[in-house]
Amino acid sequence: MKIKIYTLLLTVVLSGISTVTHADSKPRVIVTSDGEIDDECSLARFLLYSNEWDVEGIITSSSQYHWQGHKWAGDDWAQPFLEAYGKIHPNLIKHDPDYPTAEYLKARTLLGNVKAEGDMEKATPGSQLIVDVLLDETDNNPVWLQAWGGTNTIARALKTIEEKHPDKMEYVANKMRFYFIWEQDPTYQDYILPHWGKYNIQTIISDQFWAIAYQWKKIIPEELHQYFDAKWMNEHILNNHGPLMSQYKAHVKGSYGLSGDYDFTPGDFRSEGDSPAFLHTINTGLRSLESPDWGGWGGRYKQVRDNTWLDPVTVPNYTYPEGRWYTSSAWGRMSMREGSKTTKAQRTEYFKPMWRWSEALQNDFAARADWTIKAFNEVNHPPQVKVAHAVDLSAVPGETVILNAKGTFDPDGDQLQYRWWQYTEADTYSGEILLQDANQPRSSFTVPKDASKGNSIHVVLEVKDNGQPALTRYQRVVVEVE
Ligand SMILES: [Ca+2]
Ligand SMILES: [Ca+2]
Ligand SMILES: [Ca+2]
Repeated sequence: MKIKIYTLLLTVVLSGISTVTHADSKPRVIVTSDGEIDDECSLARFLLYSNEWDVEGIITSSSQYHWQGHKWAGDDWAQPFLEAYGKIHPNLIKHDPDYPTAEYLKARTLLGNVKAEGDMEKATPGSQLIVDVLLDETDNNPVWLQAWGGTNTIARALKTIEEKHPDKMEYVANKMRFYFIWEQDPTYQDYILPHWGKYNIQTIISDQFWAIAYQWKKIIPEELHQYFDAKWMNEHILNNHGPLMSQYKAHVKGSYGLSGDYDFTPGDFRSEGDSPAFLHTINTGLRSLESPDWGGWGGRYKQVRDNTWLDPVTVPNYTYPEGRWYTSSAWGRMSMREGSKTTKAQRTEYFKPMWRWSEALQNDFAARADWTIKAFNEVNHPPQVKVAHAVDLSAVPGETVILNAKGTFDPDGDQLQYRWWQYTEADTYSGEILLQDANQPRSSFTVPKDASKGNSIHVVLEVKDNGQPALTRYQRVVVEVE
């Protein structure tokens, strides 16, 4: 905590004498959401992580499912969550002084384009906020635009920039990163790609989010259901956890419709289909922002065309569809539909980049729910994982790479469990390495003889504490074969 405050002060001092480029700045995020019940659940979790980012905007938008007057949660659906956040803010800052105030967030929570599916006819307060953030040349750090609904309000903002500031399009494009939860309207295909495609904007379009959406019980392996079932949710989230968590919409009697005919109980986790969009931008040490195919709490993606990243489909000879990646085309969603010929093993594999983090993800949520009501010394905080060497290394085949977690500590003084493992799906070396002392703070491995120059080997240092609930953080080390 002290180190962080010091860094902050230093930044303030420096900003007086020059334009700041924050070497270690937080990700800047803008959410556009269609206010569905699972967006409400995602927003509750999002607010618990608002200390991790510069939240530039929370914009209500439409989608193919929701628009003003059609299954509409109301223009101000986010307000009760922000009100509740305001009540817990004094407690949250005991755990991290970086939590923004409710007033700060409210000033950035605006209505975007909501009149119909794909509405991008006129500029709106929400689209204008996106325009202003993107055009602001006093801050050139990337902005993560997360579409939890349709892409229409983002499209409207870009159209305004194209019409009024065509000379700024390239600047704006360089600053944007997209993370879409499906393409929930046609505006990405009809407007964004034809007009902005030439700039090759990094675009993740997720389908694997479905692992933690309505059908989670059919996707997440059974041994992990304990982190989503009513017993766990009641104890860690829903009961006795303050005004924000009491608004969290888990299943209630009769709410199972969208989830299919599974065996749900009131209190069971319901859906947070939009959360992967922001989970991707949490600094867990997995370095997921460095490339969409590295993987992290927001899933792992594959470059399918240009700078467009979709979910890796593992069935042989699969061809990705042209056009929209959405509820009627994306592999995972289609695999869950009646009559699909896919096997359970294929589906489990496909959704693994998302569900593999379930325990860490849910325990982290639970700890933050505790933060909303308790003092620092009464609750758990995650370990801070460090290594005593660079996080990017290089080595030749036959060389031994020494890995050392020296410097790792837990802010609560908890005991730590270490685990070094190779993220084989994420690295380009096709074989497996043998990690010595993989459960010790120091580990090592020898670069295999068959590794080729240019191959990468990704080793994840995973550190779990023994607090309640147990929390996990990481440090990914990337070894390039020379
Ligand atoms: Ca949504
Ligand atoms: Ca701890
Ligand atoms: Ca590999």
